[in-house]
Amino acid sequence: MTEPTPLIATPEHTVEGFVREYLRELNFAQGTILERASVNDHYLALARTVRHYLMARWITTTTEHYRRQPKAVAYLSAEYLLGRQLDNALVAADLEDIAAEALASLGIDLADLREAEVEPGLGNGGLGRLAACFIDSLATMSVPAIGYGIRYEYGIFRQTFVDGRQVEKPDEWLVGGAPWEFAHPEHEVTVGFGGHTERYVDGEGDDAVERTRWVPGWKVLGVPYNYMVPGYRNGRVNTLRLWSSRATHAFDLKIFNHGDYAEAVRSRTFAENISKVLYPEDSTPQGKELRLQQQYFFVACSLRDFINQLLPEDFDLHDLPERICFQLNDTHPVIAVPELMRILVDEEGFDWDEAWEVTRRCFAYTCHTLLPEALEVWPVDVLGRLLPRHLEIIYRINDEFLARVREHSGDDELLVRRMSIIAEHPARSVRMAHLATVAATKVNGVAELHSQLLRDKVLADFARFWPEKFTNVTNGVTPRRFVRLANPGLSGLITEAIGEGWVTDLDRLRDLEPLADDAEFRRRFREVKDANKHRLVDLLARRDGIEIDPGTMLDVMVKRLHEYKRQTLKILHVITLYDRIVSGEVAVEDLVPRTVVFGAKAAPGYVMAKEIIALINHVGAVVGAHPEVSKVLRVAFPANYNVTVAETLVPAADLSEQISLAGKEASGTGNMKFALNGALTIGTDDGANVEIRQLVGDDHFFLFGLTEPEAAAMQEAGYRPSSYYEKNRSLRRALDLVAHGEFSGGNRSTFEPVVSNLLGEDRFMVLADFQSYLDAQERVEAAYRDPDAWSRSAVLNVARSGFFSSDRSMRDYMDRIWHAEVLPPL
Ligand code: GPU
Repeated sequence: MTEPTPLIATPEHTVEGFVREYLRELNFAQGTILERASVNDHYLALARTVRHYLMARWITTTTEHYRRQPKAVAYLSAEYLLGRQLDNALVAADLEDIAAEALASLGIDLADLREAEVEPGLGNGGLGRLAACFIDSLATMSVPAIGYGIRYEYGIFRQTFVDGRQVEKPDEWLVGGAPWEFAHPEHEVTVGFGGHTERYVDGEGDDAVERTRWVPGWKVLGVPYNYMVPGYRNGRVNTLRLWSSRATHAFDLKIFNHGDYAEAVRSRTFAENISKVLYPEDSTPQGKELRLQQQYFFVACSLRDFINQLLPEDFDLHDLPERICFQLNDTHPVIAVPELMRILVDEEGFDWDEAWEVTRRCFAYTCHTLLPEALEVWPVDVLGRLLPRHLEIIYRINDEFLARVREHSGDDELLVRRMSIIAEHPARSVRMAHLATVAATKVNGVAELHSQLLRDKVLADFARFWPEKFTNVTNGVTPRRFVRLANPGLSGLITEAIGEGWVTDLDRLRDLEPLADDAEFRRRFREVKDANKHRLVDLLARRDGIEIDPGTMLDVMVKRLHEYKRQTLKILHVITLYDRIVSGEVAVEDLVPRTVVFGAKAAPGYVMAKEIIALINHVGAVVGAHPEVSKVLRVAFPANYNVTVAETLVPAADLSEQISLAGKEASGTGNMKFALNGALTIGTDDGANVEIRQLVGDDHFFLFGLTEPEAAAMQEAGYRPSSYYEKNRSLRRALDLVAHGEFSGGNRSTFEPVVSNLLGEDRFMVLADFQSYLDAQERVEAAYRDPDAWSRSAVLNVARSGFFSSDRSMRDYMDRIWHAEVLPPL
């Protein structure tokens, strides 16, 4: 094949070229003129203009993938928490200055148009954001990769507060128009559900073999929507392909003609519900049938699409493992394993062993949790009703697996029961993590400690059975979005000092180390931090009507609301500070003024998490209304924390709160974003905190709390939270204030559930770590009083955190798991 000729000329990379293209978009695509265009018209025209600059790269990259047929990666993820696209595309295409100037020449402020974009929030939290960082890195590193997922019509809910309590609103991210997506209805895929299976004889005489076929009871269509995933200035643009469900028939004309409109469109509504809305549970799957429909829908579409669209027609599927690795982002896409078996055995006529050999070499599995309740399990009656053939296949995979276990273990039936893919209690169900582990070539955790605990605890039997299967890849974050784009001030400072190579080679930040001792550099670093705080002040004032003082220490805890993450520990610290001031124990002059910022969504059905949100808001209100306390302590809890807010908040932070109970947070990725932006961490020895501390050094990290073995031993011995309440005066006073109604207008019942939960069970050992946390906060205060020493530590955090680039994560996946090719530079 010859080199493809790009069909269109890329617009000229100049201000004039940009203006021309922009006006053309405004006139011909938006159908309006400069004088009359709305902000949304302008935004759409701008997005399309920027898109045009990337189009030739996209076509070239895609064509090259097809032509070369390299070993590639298909990332399967039910979530992609992308964040806004415009800025990212501008930076990737090196168009920021040109666009700003071009728009200014037309009397338009680029900043206003940025604000017009509603971010695609197609994920819950860390797991979804990780997927977005990974596809960014893969594109930037010229790895042939495709992301597959679901085009939810509604992403993660929009959070509002009513009387301090969370109220969810639908996320209508598509209503203004979706300039970044390309629908491809001509590549639609049909997906079956339900029905039954049948045996039949295929062939005649000696060649006759018994085969199985699945006869689905109903079908839906999957329509792919492509999104550009631009590499950073490397001429490459990869693809993210998200699936939207459609009915096979728009409506039933016969029923419609009989006058029952609702009934006529019923099947359509049903089909379109599959990709309607993202499930808002993070780390606690609800086991709802629609969610299994979503999972099967998107992996069935993706496998079919990969085989039909991305492989040549004559491709021999025996060679599939040479061509692709399907990376399973947690267990959500694991139903792809029996689906590939079904395709190979039932449709392609492979015998079972042959098919299994191909399948197990094609998949790798990433586990993102240690919490038992986060491990997905599907009751066999649900799975069998929806996917009868897949359940049969799962049973057979399990039978053959357990036969090997018995052979190996001398019929240790307890072991067999523990390892079985099928759980018998409380209800017969499929353990998706076991299925994934049995099928995958590699199983990885997301930080060193997490991978170790997977081997030692969660999947210990499997790790003994297949020690070489288990590996670690520590998470990372993209430096493009979370430093270059989110923190232009710091980026400028870094580039001035060490050149611009760091954006794609983050280890180079090491070269900043000597500058930590340079007083002038530290001063400029503080200047940047200060400017970032002012940006945050403006944002919170504009967006939330929240007033904060940029002169205070910014103490930030942003992440999903979950008991294991321990937002309660943070709020108990706030309450203790409040108590000490109100009771006259400390004078306000003796405290370092701080603003404590929270950002957190709770799963709508997670009652305790919602109570904790209410508690934070009520404490914030009392603290803010107190004339003395509010001089040195404020709580800000902007609603609807998302990627866009993070981009302003993270660069402004002084202190990063990473305070989960040791052994519960698989990795964390917010922790990395803060360190890279020069916040100091107060944290437990958990997840990737461990690696952050090792890299930045103990002197530049505020460690506190039990270690994982200590916490486990204490639980084993019988943890009694009330003993801490009895022994610790500060703790007692703080909890009593809550219990006595200090933050609920005297109402003692309001937060009773929170208090009694802490005193009674305290599953995540908040009370055990309380004193240690207070002590660490004292060390924070002392350190913050010395701005020079603090900013020295902050600079060292930046200089030593290059490891946490998702580019490095991708290198590790490449070396340890995927062994994919890299395209040559253009
Ligand atoms: N994580 Br399981 C999620 O965001 N959602 C989930 O359903 C599960 C895990 C997170 C982990 O809690 C976090 O520690 C990790 O950094 C992140 O995945 C990415 O690996």
